[in-house]
Amino acid sequence: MITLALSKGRIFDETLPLLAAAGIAVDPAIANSRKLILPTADPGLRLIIVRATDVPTYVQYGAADIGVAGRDVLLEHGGEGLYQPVDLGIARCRLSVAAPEGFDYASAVRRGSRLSVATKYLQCAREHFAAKGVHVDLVKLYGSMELAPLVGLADAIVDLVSTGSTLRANHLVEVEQIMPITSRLIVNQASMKTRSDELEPLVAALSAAVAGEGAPAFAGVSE
Ligand code: PRT
Ligand code: MG
Repeated sequence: MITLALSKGRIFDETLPLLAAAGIAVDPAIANSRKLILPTADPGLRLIIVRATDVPTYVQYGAADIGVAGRDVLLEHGGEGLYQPVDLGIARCRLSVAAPEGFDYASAVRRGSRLSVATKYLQCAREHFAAKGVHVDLVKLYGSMELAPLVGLADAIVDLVSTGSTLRANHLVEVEQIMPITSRLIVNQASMKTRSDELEPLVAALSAAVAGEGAPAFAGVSE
């Protein structure tokens, strides 16, 4: 039995069609239930539902053989013990710096001002500003980063942007794009070696589904 770790929300919603294209259906009644372990039409594959930031941890320790995680989550996690064989191209967004309308970020950077920046993405933010030679005091938050500059907690934020409507609603402007983000298939390195007969066809089928090739469908695995 292969265990695939997914987070509920956009990653789950965008992974199910790829699984379907790979020949692995998930019963909608089961997909919409509150269960955390979900069977699929394939008796050799089950899904587990975990927090987005916990997916790499489950796969790293082998509690799941395979998973789907955002590049943002993988960069913060570090990726130890994980293969990243396929960019699934889903849950697309970008990691950006945003600041209040009227805050002249570019000239603050030019002047060499010390900036306070609120973010959930400490590693990525630290590397980005270090590469630019900008001195920053990073403030770690776990959510609602957009609020921080509005109440004086920080000058700017580093957060994910998709449509930009959250920034607009809070009078923030995207002042710098750090990197594009998509979700990747991740595989436990030990599983990939010891269970390659089960995992390789699944990885190949999902890779073909991403490429829009339809075949080879995942023929299933014996238990
Ligand atoms: O939400 P929860 O706290 O449960 O966990 P999570 O935020 O880690 O999970 P989830 O499902 O929201 O995000 C999972 C993955 O989706 C992330 O790791 C990203 O790789 C990817 N993704 C794609 C996004 C977005 N787009 C996105 N827009 N993750 C978050 N957002 C948030 C963003 O943080 C901001 O608050 O949406 C808001 C901006 O959206 P726009 O459309 O207003 O620009
Ligand atoms: Mg979220």
